[in-house]
Amino acid sequence: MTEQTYTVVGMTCDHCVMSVREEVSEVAGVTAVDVDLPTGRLVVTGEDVSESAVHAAVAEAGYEVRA
Ligand SMILES: [Cu+2]
Repeated sequence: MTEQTYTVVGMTCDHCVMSVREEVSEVAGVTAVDVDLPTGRLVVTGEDVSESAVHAAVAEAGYEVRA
């Protein structure tokens, strides 16, 4: 089990957080998703989670991962 940390840009409310949480939860191997709204911090826990899949999931939710 590993933990990856990302910074998501553009989230403004709890609905944004929920969208990101939902999309990222669907990425293969993900077991837990934690999103902190004020800082945009996204912590993804799981097994062999693809970073590019997480980026794509965040984009699917309508936001962007800061490179
Ligand atoms: Cu929002």
